[in-house]
Amino acid sequence: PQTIYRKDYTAPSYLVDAVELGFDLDPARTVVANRLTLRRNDAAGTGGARREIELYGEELQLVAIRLNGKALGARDYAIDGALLRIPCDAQDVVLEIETICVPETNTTLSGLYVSNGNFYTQCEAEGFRRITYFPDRPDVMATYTVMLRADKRQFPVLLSNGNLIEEGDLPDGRHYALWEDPFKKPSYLFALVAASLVCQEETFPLQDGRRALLQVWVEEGNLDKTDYAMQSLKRSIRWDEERWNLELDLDRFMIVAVGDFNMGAMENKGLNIFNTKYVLANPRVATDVDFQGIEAVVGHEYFHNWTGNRVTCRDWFQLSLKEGLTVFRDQEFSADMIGTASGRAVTRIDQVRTLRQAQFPEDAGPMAHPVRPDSFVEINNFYTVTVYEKGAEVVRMYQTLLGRDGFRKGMDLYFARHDEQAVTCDDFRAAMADAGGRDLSQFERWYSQAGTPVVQAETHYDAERQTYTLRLVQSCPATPGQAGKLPFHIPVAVGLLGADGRDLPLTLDGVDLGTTAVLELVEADQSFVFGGVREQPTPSILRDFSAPVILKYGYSDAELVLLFSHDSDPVNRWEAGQRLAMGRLLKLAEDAAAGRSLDLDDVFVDAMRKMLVDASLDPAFREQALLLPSETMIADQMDVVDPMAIHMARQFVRADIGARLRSELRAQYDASQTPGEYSPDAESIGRRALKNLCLAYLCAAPDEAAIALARRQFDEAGNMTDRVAALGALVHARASSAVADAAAHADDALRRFYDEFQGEALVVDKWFAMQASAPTTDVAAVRALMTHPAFTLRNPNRARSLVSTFCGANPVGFHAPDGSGYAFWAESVIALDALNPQVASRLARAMDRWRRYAPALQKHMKKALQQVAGRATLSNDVREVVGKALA
Ligand code: B3K
Ligand code: ZN
Repeated sequence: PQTIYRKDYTAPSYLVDAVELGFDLDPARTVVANRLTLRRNDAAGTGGARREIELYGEELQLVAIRLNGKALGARDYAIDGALLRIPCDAQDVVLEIETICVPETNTTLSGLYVSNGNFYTQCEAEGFRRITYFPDRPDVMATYTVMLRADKRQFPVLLSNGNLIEEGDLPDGRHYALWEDPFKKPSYLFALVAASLVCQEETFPLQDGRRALLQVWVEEGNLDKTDYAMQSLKRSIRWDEERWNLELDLDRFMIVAVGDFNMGAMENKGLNIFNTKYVLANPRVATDVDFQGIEAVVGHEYFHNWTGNRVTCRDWFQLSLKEGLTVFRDQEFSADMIGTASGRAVTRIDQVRTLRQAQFPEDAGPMAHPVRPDSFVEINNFYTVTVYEKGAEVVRMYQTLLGRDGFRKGMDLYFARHDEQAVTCDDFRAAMADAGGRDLSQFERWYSQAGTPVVQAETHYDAERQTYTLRLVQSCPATPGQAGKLPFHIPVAVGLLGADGRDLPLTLDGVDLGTTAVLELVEADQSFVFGGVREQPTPSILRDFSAPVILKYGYSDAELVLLFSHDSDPVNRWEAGQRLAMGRLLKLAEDAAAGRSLDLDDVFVDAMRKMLVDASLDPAFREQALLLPSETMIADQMDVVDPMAIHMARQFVRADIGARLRSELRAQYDASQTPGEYSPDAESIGRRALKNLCLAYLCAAPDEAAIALARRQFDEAGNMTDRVAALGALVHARASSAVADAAAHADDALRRFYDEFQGEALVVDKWFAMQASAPTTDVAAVRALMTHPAFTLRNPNRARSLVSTFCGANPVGFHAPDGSGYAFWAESVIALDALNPQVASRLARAMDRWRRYAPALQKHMKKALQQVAGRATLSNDVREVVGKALA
């Protein structure tokens, strides 16, 4: 496979002003007529070569091409793989192309495909070329007119981007709809839906007095699950108006839910297509986390209308221009919807957790890449936590450096300069620098250098001079293709705590900085001297996680306990607890590996007890503070990863807390009930989260009473959050020897859960995922589940719920010493790749960090990787991932 480099970018030889598409939709044979109005792009040189029109097409049967009315023969153009080139130098060109595609056999879910008998499209990144020949690149922006024709009974609803111009009947039971999108867009934002669906709709007043028609389309029978998506959409529209002065630019905005979808959702202009997982919800079937996910993803896709659609990417290397920025916007939206400072902090803690759980490992592994990658084989492999979540952190750092107002000015300038253009990350940075009057040239390294920077802190207190020196030394490890790194421009927010836990006033170079100072670390080694410091302080460094870095500082337990009890910055307060826990977990993992007995100290357990019972703190925050670092995060701290030892250590801590805090946990469980009707507001979600964490701890060291409590909650739960939490507690206690019939209780609950919800696909996914992630589930059990009538590899949600969950979220089962988990992985990647390369390639990444494991496991992992890599027929997607893992 061929590697594409950012440095090779050249402007398109022709631009497209208008596209007219005609679809005769038939699952077995869809005919697409495409009429393009092209204009020579004189800004693009040809390097002396003859000018050509370049079109891409995949899996298409070419029927006819006409150039300015003249039919072209096979000698008038050349086809080389996906590229079709027509020599041409005319200023203005009308190109007509007729092709045939077969949606019903398209299992890749890219391009035009069929799901449950209905037609849907997915074009980002390069799916449009599976629909018709086209200059399928994001810097070619055109207006689209789309005529859809299909059988009226089978496909009563015909949707595309923009406005509905006309609809009517045709002979032979067919009908048509004509859609027109007035805004120029790249082909990746094209969409159509032809389906039997129903919708919830309403008209919504916009800030400027217009009214927009909002619709949420779902399959019949799901109209009782669309309310929350509709509410989220209205909140998103309002928020974008109020916080950024950005309006909905269309008269109609549609969301369509589809059961077969490769990712979360897609921001097609005016016609967002969503995975059902991010639309369908009611309290019976959806958890609090599902509700939160819906709000975030509905917001995310809606916000793309400006950050992505009106201003788009020049090329796919700039992907984070729209994704990092839009994730930042959806994060701010979710935080603003909660409103309280403590609620905001909880959303921020979640973001930090995601970074550590997924992005830091990616940045330290074989697929590490800069936020703006320099090369790729398959662009679909670069929709990563680095481009999305680290990209969002990079955007957040502009706001930290420029302040909220300065950042807003930068956004305004960005839109003023670039509306309806396809631009680069440099253009965004220039808007921020110009609006803020700042030199942000060093900041560029956040886009060009991969790897997680390490900031090592040292402090010195001079009692006589009353000065406190904070020395920060930054470095960044080598990553594939990047041996040496230059210093980053890092905002480091710092506070100092006195012995009583209160913030000390900060003075730097005689300037009064309040109680939190944003230091700008730009050198490799830099010191900051605070004056007027009357006592030896405890430093609170990297408040609010002001930069995506690893902070190293030799905190004592006493300092961490002080921060955990008092830091006015809730993120660092949480962080202190994580540090206390991580130190113990790493030591216990060593003890477990060496066969030593395990023991947990009182300092830690007392800190956890105090946090648990502190009623002055929001339940949502307490839940975060009591949650231990995950097994993946622990693994990321170890040079040689021993999954079983990590699991034993973490289980031991959970069980020990469960046993030693039993009465407090039980009391807090009772105190955290949410009586009355279910509501997914932040306060109720926090109470349920804390209650269910108490239940999980109680069942980590189960006695009969704990299991009885879980069974009662399972039986009486009035919502899916409580139901599934109780099921999880029972399933995870399955192997307990302290309780009679633990396994029978788990199996009974699983059976009843399935019986009740077998008609709800998204709940059946939870049922599979719950079992796949349980440490008692081994490969044999997964294989048995694969023979369940409800299992299929063809549906991405279902395949992920069982196979990807086992390989990615069940370290004990997956890393079985005999290598059986890896053999299963290889088999599954190969089987999935034949159906859906994008889903297969995600699964392939479960093996990313194989070199970090003990030699005995490594040997099995390497064999499995080689088995996949050795296949003659692999997608580019999977080949790139396993190739880089083995390189
Ligand atoms: N932009 C899409 C992702 C497309 C993924 C293509 N493999 C969803 C989003 O980020 O909003
Ligand atoms: Zn996005």
